[in-house]
Amino acid sequence: MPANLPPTYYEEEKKLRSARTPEEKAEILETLLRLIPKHKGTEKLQADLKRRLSKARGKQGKKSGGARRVDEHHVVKEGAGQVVLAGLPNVGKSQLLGTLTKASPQIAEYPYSTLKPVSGMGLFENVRIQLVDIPPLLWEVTDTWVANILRNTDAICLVAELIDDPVGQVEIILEEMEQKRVPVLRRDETRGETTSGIQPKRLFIAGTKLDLPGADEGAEALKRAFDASYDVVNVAAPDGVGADAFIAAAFRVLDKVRVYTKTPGKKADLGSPFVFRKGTTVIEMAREIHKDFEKNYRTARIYSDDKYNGQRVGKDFELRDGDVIELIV
Ligand SMILES: Nc1nc2c(ncn2[C@@H]2O[C@H](COP(=O)(O)OP(=O)(O)O)[C@@H](O)[C@H]2O)c(=O)[nH]1
Ligand SMILES: [Mg+2]
Repeated sequence: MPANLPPTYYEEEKKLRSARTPEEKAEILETLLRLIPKHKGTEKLQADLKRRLSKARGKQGKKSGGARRVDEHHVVKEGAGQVVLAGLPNVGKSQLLGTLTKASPQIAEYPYSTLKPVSGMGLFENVRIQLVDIPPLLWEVTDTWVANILRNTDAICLVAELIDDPVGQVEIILEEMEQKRVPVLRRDETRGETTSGIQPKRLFIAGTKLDLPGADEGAEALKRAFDASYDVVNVAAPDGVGADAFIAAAFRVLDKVRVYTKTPGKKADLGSPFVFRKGTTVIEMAREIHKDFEKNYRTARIYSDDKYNGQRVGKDFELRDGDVIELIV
């Protein structure tokens, strides 16, 4: 184990894999250089990062071979996962984003000139979830890139206003997703590749404008129609009503677990979890944190809630949300 790098370093390093542009790469490399402890053991790594940074900077602004263009609508993933807000016009998608994150999307119709996704980070307990507001689904001008965003995201929230036939709205959106060939999963379905190669998306439903007359009936109808297949939450976003339930549903739909690492003799840092897909095993965790951990893996101990205090777990143990794990290498 050479460098003794902090866990935050590996988290940041993971982002490099999904970076698309030299600008993004340079930014991440700069952060890595800031995070890396400066001592003899890291000199080689520091030099390597610096070399890659100057290479990325050299490429900035240049088109690679002139052929491939950077997709200006691509939203770089951040945080524990990405949830796209999909719905008909005027149902309150931008309002939701504005209430739950620091983003300030235009709350009203999208002006033609600024057809772009707007994203912001919402907080669920100790993890950040990226919410992405897109233009209404039925706009043909936005078809291709909106479909791409839906296919690339981790999960989707269908947004329907409770005061105007929310069940019909959800049906329209589901139909639209099918047309755009975005496969979806009901709550009880398990993941698997479809023939198209696109990972099917989990979704949940948010009913908005709970504060307006007629919303209660809409909420009941929505629950009756979809509760068995999907999580349904209701909000009155301008007042913050339902905000906590919404962000909790967003975390649930991502199907992730939060795991804390511990070093021998020290307390676990419960402030910044690693986030893994549900079903990740201890050895996969080791691999994802760093290949050296996998290579040198000997065993792992678990220190979760009151039940465990250093018991050994097998490398195929499936991590659960909240587990504290000490990897022994
Ligand atoms: N009363 C009430 N109005 C809302 C709520 N959410 C959104 N609105 C209003 O509905 C309109 C459309 O909202 P917007 O977020 O722009 O809809 P979008 O087209 O889906 O992004 C705006 O005038 C919002 O102020 C809500 O929960 N309650
Ligand atoms: Mg909007």
